[in-house]
Amino acid sequence: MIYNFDEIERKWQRIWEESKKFEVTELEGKKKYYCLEMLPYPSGKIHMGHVRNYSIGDVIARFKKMNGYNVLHPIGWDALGLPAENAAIEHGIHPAKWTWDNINTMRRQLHRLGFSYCWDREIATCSPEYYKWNQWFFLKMYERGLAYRQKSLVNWCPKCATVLANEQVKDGNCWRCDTPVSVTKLNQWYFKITDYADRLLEDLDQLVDWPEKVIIMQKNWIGKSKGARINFKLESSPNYIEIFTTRIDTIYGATFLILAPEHPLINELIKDDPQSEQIQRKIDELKLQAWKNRYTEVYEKEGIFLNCYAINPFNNERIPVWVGNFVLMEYGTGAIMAVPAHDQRDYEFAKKYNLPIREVIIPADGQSTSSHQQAYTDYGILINSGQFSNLSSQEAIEKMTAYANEKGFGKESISYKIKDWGISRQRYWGTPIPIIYCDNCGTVPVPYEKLPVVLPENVEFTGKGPSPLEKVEEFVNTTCPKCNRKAKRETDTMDTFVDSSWYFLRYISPKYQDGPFEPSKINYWLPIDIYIGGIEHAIMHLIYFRFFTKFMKDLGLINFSEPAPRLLTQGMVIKDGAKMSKSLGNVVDPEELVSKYGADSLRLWMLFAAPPEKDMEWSDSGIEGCYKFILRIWRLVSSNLENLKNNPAKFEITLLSEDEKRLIKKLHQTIKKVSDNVSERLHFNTAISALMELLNLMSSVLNEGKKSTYFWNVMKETVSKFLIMLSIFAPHVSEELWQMIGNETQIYDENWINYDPDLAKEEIITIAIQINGKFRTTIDVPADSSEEDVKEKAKENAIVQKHIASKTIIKTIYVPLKLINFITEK
Ligand code: ANZ
Ligand code: ZN
Repeated sequence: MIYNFDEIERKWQRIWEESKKFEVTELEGKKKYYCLEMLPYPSGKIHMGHVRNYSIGDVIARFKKMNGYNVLHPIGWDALGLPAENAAIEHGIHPAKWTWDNINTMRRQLHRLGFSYCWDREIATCSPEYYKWNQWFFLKMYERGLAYRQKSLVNWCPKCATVLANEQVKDGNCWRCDTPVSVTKLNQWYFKITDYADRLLEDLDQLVDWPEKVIIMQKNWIGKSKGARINFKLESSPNYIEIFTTRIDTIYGATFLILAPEHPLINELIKDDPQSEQIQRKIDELKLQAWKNRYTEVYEKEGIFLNCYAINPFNNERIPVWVGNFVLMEYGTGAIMAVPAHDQRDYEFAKKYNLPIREVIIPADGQSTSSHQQAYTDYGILINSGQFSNLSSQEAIEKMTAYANEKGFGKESISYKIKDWGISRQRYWGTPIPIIYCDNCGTVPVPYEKLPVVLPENVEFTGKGPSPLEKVEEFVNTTCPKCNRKAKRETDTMDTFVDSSWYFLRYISPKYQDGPFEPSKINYWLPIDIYIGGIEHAIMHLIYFRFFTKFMKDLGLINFSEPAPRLLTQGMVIKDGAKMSKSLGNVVDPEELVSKYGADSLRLWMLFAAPPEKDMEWSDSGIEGCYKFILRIWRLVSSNLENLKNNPAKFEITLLSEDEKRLIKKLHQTIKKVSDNVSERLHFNTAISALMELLNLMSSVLNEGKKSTYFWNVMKETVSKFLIMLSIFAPHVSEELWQMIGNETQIYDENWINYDPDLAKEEIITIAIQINGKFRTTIDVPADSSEEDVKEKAKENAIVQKHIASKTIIKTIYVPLKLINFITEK
């Protein structure tokens, strides 16, 4: 019988679809499992990264289902965003058409891969029924002062002609097109995520099942620093400059102050300077540099002296005040005390402008480092620091902060790196921000009952000038909800990260009309039990969706504050040493592979090639191997069909032949291995290789050896359980073979199988160890140990070590599973 994967796979996909196999409802009293993969952007076609992500999710979903869980496994489309609009500009296709065409293609491709999605719950964020609720959340934030508008410098990508969020700037370039980012000033809408900084940080402690790497990235992104704010009095004015420092212990080494170019005191400080205009021009230049350089560590530090001085409150020293391009207005107080001896940036600045460098910290071993051509930035012992000399940095930080507090010129303070989330985009293909501007009433929110504010369809896309929406008169011109006079709509649309910040809740009740989700169902399904996606979302998305969740909790909509206690970040698919990507031209098309080998083989290979969190190296022979493996089980079953069909999986273990007993033992060992590796460690590759070993043994037992009368019963048992295990990785062929051997049920409805711990116990054998041919000792190893394993273990043995001592082993003789003989130098 031929393995016609195309026919088999389509057959099962049809059955699943027609019977709505993967739909679920809330079943009180039944344990639930919410398995979620990050929703795809409908860019055109499914790529290998998707296949890997969804294959991983599908194993978990199917495994949990077979373990008695009520499994929710949905999928949808992150369907708004820039590429659709670029397609409109380049090819004249309307963004909506482009997007829906892509969705249709990709949906078909996902179907063809046989993932166990509950398709009835599919969502697309570009539909007004969905983005209505983005607007609803916006209004809720607005009511609570968490959405506000502010004129601000923004990252401007000249090529995309759009504002970029800070997170979308990579090394000073646009994250999508790599064009260097410049700046412009615009009125922008913000979400006040900074109000949640502390909770976002603290609750990371709950996320014990998140990769450490992601936790660290989030911590750095939030960037909480404990330090102090200190006032430096200005010499020629009653004003103070307040600085933020994490190293108050270095304050006796402060030889100048530096303000951010946007610092509000600058105007006053330079207004009487005859050169004030020139100074201002230079400061404007520094502003631009500072903005562009925010994301890199290495750039030329530049500044200008403001011709004025401030007083260090600790030693009353008079020090000059500068403006510098590396001091950021948004962090701390926008002003620093520069300690060139102990801060590298200050050091470079001081060198460049010939400013004094004074050492005040020496390493605990007492060696001065002042001759080194760089700052000494570690903690140490204070010198030249008045009454605080000889203290350690740690002690000094405490005592000096207390001192400043007592004298009234400073206090302990905490600063955060995280900034408010700029959500305004000057783009068409996004959620319209539900705000109206009225000359009479000012800024007026669109009333809830008027939602959604729908994107108009008749829009021109030129790629030039302002947002396309600004030119749509019917959209822009409206009436004020308060006074009914003529008014104008906001034409900015929302960052698409808003869409993905709460979508996981929409799946619970995707057609619900009276709110973003049906409250009575939410607490049954949530939180997400496992969330699977790429590490590239470690900050943006994975912070925003935590922020939204906390906000919804505060609104009283949900009763949990973390959306996904377990996160799996899958590795990349690598080919020829680089991530598969269109731009590198090293992509392999999943659809071609499905038509050549079938979905089961492709999925199996995706899972077999590496553990999920590691990168996997693409190889054509790899998928070939997985295909052959499936073919072997296919042949084994189809060529013994009558025997397998007509014998029950029942036998008396004591009456089996040695080979048959070995097979049963191997079966139970495999069940143990597969269960352990799938349920906790998620090392599907190990699980699959255990299945491969089992199949090897099945074949060899079938081909040789003395067979008992129970032979086919044993085979039936082994094949049945093998198929149950295989079905979570390669579901189509497993269903088909399951049916072929006489089952009337579907394998998807079977329970996961248990192993007998006695049978699963690894067999231990004893190996004799000789050194230079002389018997010395024995070691015990599992019967399936490789030569390498045995050698390693033997070398660790104490007696062996004693006899070999410092001699080099020049040869090892190994008699498999019996004896090992080390030959050493004389
Ligand atoms: C004096 C000093 C001496 C500093 C020293 C460091 C080492 P983190 O840990 O990242 O919070 N700083 C403060 N505000 C700044 C701003 N708006 N723009 C640029 N730099 C700023 O870093 C805190 C340190 O960064 C502060 O401590 C300050 O320099 C600088 F040996 O003050 B420090
Ligand atoms: Zn009005």
